[in-house]
Amino acid sequence: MVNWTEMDQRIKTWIMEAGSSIRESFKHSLSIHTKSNPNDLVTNIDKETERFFIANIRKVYPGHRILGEEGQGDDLASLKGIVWIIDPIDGTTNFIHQQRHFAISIGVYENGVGRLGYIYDVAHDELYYAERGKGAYMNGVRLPSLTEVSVEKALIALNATWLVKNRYFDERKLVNLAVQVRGTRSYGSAALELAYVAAGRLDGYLSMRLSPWDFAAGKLLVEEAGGCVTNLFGEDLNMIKINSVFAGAPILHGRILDEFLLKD
Ligand code: 2AM
Ligand code: CA
Ligand code: CA
Ligand code: CA
Repeated sequence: MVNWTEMDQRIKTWIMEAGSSIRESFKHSLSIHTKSNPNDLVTNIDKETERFFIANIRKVYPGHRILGEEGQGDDLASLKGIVWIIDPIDGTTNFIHQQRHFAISIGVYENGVGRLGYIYDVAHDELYYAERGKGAYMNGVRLPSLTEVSVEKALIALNATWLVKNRYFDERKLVNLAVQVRGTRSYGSAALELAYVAAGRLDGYLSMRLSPWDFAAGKLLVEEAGGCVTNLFGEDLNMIKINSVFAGAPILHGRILDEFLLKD
């Protein structure tokens, strides 16, 4: 049997330690490399932070498997057993350019079901977390259930690049949505944007192409705050593949799907 409470305490301790190291790293220069394209960046701190979590997990939970963005965990073909899904720094571009608006994101899944989720806003020292069935929290305070707003009063986050012609989704549908809502935002960290939905700071969040480590923790957080998380077609997310993502309070989520995303 897994002692989730003990695991929760350990994870919080590790996250706080990793967070202080990252803040400490601001004093030193970064080593920056590109990945799939010139704007897809990774630093020595992304890799070191991932290694820190993996070393701790391997020591205490040798039977668990790990899926990490920087590839230092396991090669997973399924989510059988207990799987840690880790993004050591979500929002690396913000980390490099702004030293804020980035987060550590950790989701713990059991046979594909989210059990624990953590999103730590390192620069603001804000820890969002959720345990399945026990609600969502920010720095120890329970987040209230999401409130519904109309499309006209909604503040939604999406990446502006999806509003121009792209190969993933009909941009006209997104432009129609963007002009109907009260406002749009783009923070550059999927994990934080999902945490903001859970905390009621955003009413919705849409993204075209995210990996499991971008949304593993955020999905559980939003759901534990009473929200819905699907892809842009209203389907369940596949936790080991790239997905589009759409999160929001249930009624607003349904309306946006019916009136904008699914409508021809
Ligand atoms: P990352 O910083 O961990 O890479 C905004 O760019 C959001 O999209 C961030 O959460 C970022 O996560 C994620 N993202 C996913 N794939 C990306 C890519 N190929 N290039 C840049 N950001 C990516
Ligand atoms: Ca990345
Ligand atoms: Ca990420
Ligand atoms: Ca990352």
